[in-house]
Amino acid sequence: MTDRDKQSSTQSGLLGRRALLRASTLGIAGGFLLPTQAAETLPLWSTHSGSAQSEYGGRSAFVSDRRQTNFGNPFGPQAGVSYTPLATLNGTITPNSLHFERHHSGIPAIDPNVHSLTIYGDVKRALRFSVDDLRAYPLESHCYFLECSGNSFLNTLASAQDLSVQAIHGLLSGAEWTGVPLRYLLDEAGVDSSARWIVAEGADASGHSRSLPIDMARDKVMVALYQNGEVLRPAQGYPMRLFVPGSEGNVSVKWLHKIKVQQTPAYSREETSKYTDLLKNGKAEMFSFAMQVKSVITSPSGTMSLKRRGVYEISGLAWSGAGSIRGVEVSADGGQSWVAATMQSSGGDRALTRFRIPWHWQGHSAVLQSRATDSAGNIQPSRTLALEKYSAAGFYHYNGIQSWAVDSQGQVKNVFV
Ligand SMILES: Nc1nc2c(c(=O)[nH]1)N[C@H]1C(S)=C(S)[C@@H](COP(=O)(O)O)O[C@H]1N2
Ligand SMILES: [Mo]
Repeated sequence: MTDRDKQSSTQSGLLGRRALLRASTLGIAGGFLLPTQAAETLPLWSTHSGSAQSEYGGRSAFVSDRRQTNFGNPFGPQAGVSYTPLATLNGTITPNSLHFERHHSGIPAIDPNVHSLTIYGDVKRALRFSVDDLRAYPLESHCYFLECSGNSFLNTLASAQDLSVQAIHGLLSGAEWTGVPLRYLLDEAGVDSSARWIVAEGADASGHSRSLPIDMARDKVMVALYQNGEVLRPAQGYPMRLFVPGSEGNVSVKWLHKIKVQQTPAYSREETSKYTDLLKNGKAEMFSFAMQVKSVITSPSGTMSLKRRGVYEISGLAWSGAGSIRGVEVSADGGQSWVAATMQSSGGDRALTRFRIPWHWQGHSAVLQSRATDSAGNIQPSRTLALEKYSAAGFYHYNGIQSWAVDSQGQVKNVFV
């Protein structure tokens, strides 16, 4: 064992790879011991046949994961959010029924036979596409995260809220998105050489529109038609949405209806009064699209309680708008020592990556943290560092390290360290 491993396995309880190999000999890993005899006489579980197949599947009656919805918005329930239940999901794909939702004027019911996308403005020829037209293009599929830039803003407040990972960080989901690369459509329309921006507009009543630099619009941006193999859900923009990988969710315009090509940005509501980052000097950063490198331990996490001493799997998600995840380190002593976590999933460009590391909890108080590094070399900052540049009134794009305190009773709580 290296000194680092020794220290990690004895003091903070994190079991690095080598320490884990010893864990089985310590009797702190694995299931219950069962004599062979007992295994052979296990009764057959079902004595009669189960229910019949169905046309559209549901989940087990024993599973109750749900989005936490927030209907307290002062502008009414149509301007609300729902949060992905990050604590109990595993892997990196969010089931469509549990993908977070954020809309400013409710979910419109759009007939795909009537809906169309128009590309116009500074182009050689304005074009209109039906859903079927778009399906005829060479589609691409990629796993990407989607995160609202207001995600985790609760941790920018002055005091730590005793809430779950879902309530604090649940405006985050991962899915496989399938659609038409936007550059195919722009090339077909023939963008004027003087054009610098596109302005995308949704068909919902909120008048949602966002500007994107043309170079960005040509790079990985798609008009998404499918989400995890199914056509988009109405809440995610059915029948089509713009998808801008790695950028704040707000630019992935749902119910996409129009794209105007022009020389300047539109300076729309969503990129001036909202979704700008207020700095300490009173100025605001605009068009700060990319979501920064970030990670969060999803289990154990806020409001959970550890019922027994022993080995727990620390598991969480990492992602970055600047590329893929190079690694995640975990600390169980509030950042004094760090141990590299194992990547549980293969990750990918602008996709959620899952990490894990076993931890031996011996009944002492602890502070669990994760710190991600992305392929561009960006390291997730501490909360203090993450807040440094911004005004106290600013709350978008927060990516500080999350600290979960575990007390000697096993209660897990959001804390600021
Ligand atoms: N047309 C339209 N697009 C929109 C919005 C909206 O209200 N209307 N909300 C935006 C915001 S703030 C976010 S975070 C994402 C949320 O996408 P989701 O609901 O699919 O998770 O959609 C964005 N696109
Ligand atoms: Mo958002």
